[in-house]
Amino acid sequence: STAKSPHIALFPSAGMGHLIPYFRLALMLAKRNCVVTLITAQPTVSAAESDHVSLFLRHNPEINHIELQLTPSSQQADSTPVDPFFLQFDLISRSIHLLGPLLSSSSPPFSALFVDFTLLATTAPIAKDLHLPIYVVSTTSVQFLSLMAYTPVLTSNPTEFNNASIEVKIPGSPPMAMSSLPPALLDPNHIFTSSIIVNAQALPGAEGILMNAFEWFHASILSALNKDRVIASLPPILPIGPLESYHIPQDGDRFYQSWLENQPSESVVYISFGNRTGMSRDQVRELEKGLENAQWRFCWNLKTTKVDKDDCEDVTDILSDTFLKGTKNKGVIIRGWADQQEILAHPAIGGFVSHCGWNSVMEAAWQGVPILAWPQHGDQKLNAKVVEEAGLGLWERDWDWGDDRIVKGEEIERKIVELMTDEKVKERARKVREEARKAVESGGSSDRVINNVINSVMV
Ligand code: BUP
Repeated sequence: STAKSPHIALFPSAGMGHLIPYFRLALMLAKRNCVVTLITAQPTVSAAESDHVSLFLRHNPEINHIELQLTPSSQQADSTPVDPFFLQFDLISRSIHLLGPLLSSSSPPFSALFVDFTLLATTAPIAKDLHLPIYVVSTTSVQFLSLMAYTPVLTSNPTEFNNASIEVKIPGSPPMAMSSLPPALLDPNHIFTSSIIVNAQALPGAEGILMNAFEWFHASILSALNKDRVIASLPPILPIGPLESYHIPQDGDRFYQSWLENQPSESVVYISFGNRTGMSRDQVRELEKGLENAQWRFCWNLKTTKVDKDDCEDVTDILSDTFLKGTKNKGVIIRGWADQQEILAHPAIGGFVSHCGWNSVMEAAWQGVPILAWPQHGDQKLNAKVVEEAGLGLWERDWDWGDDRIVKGEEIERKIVELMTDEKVKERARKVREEARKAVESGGSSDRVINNVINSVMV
């Protein structure tokens, strides 16, 4: 029989960390004979997002594209600084009435809608009207996802939540230290928390939650969640990761690649805090000291603003002369977008100082690169704990959140040396890499899960 191909709409949210996994999933689905349409909200917050959407579509003409035009925000003039990425979630919600007509006029008709967690509550009623099954594609760890699913319960009893001074207990999850939760979670009126609450309440309407996770890596939490679900109506957690990376053709100068070519194997530490963390000047100074003194080479992806469009300073405006001269032969500084997955794949890389954005963690797992976890905000402390427990890296809890404490150069130096010389972590990271590859190969645990999802929307 000639089975029809399902037509899947993918609707990512704001920020590269929410977009890249959708590119990857789009190609994984297309490879499995699905027709795929990517829906993007325009204009995007960062230049990286708009550049990558065009690049991706140009190089993958089999992926269809729909643009959702946003109504400009009236909130920009507001004096209280709101994270522009959070504002974007809100803007998308306000233009969401445009989505129904875009979806219903499609030919071939859609078979399913896959959305970011932050868009679930607003898109679920539209999917329901059109009789489309809706899935969440999560961009965080299983641990943080279970915290989000439980947030309506936690915040419904604020006194108890605020008084839980040590840890919170969530059915199906290991206890979570209060100090690991994003502080904004204690304020139900914070845009971060209110968005989690409404979207978590919509979870029972989803058919499943696709996760950038794999059975072996997450075995204990996945089996615990299956026995004792966070909330009774939590849809199935579907581990389909690590999401397969694809080659991103880069336009710009890739000097760092040729530099890496000339470095000895596992001699370079890669440093990046993701695309949404601008590091403070004081912290940059200390990082300079740490890198200068540690006897390891480095490749530092340096960002000092939250949104890339605001980042217009030159390296020499940010870093000191002494540092730049003193490290000329042992390090490179990247300003602007770099191909992280390609860097992590390079044999010269021996360690990764990371904020533990979930995509970065799974990319390190895929390449077997040990992580020094230095969480900055949001889900990152819970992700760091996963890294530590899996043995994929080290986490210095004392460093606290990025905004709360300046970590001294000597501490950074000490931890980098530890990261680059810890044979146990290296060996474990190689094992993680091997298991990650098994999960996605044909017949592997993640491959089976994604094929089942495709089959179930193919009616
Ligand atoms: Br910066 C940077 N090149 O220069 P995370 C990031 N990346 O390829 P985040 C590059 O962006 P959110 C760069 O490989 C990863 O796939 C990186 O996602 C890639 O963290 C992605 O690691 C970043 O989840 O995202 O940026 O904090 O907070 O939105 O989840």
